[in-house]
Amino acid sequence: MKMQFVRHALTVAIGGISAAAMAVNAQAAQEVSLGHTLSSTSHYAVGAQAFKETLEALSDGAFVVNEYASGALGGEREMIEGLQIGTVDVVITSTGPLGNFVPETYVLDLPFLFENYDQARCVLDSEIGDELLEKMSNHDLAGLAWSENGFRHLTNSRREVTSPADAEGLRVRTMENEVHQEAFRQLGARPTPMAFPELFTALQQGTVDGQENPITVIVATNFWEVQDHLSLTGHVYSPAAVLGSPLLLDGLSDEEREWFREAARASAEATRAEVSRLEEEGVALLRENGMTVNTEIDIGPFQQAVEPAYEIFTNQHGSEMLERVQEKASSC
Ligand code: EAX
Repeated sequence: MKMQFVRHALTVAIGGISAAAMAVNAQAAQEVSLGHTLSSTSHYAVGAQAFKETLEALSDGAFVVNEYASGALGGEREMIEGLQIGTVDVVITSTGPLGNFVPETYVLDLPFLFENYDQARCVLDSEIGDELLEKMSNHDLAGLAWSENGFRHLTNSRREVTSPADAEGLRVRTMENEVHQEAFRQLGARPTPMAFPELFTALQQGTVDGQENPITVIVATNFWEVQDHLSLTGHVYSPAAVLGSPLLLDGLSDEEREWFREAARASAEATRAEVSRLEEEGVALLRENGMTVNTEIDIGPFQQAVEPAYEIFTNQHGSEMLERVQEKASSC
């Protein structure tokens, strides 16, 4: 009887201690969700890992980051909405759907705006990039850092595309971005906006003939399984942004917020390095997997074909920011 009582008392005590320990842990480590649309082998996953390592190290484990890859939290538009209502904490996203929320960023989506990676990175790392990140707070978003998706190239299942005439009539999935859609209309293609998580199936089922994305994304998504031809059009630079939810960030101390910014900058740096690596190695990999890759594309006619998109853009959004970006780019 006595032993039984002691055993019972011990069980209760141990149960109490572990419940208390769990409560302390729960208080000590705040879980942070980080979402993106790409696979766990992608450049965004590399960036997510760098974010996680940096934030967890800087905060000494006070924050724990959980990565949700492959669109587990939805497409990019849905995730940006999630940031605004606090259902996700951090998102790595292309600027694809971002202009719907922060119209000031549309300028970055103009075709043939940047000539190369150095130029694009230099503009985004300048006061212009900082200003655009700050603008996001007017739209219930926290802009933490400019990361990278990469220069976009056209793939399709119908034919080799080396001139705008070849692209005519192709049903091309674009991002949910009015500037991109306009550019593809000008090119003579039939733009079909769609969220990324729906894209693979749409290509597989022939709902669309083609799509456009950087080498990194084409590799990370095994698009060779559903697309035969790749043309290195590099028709637009696709920035990515690391965004946070103001519902989380506004409640933090200045020091904690700075940890998030630092983690976002580390994430962007790691992602850019991975983009550069895959730009070097990706084309060979895509060829090995059976894609025909046209590397010698005469860009001039493409550039000319999409030129009217600029006027349509400035009519809607003015020319001031565009001129500033162009001026900065030429001095980079
Ligand atoms: O941000 O939607 C797209 O094509 C994007 O490039 C992709 O989600 C990565």
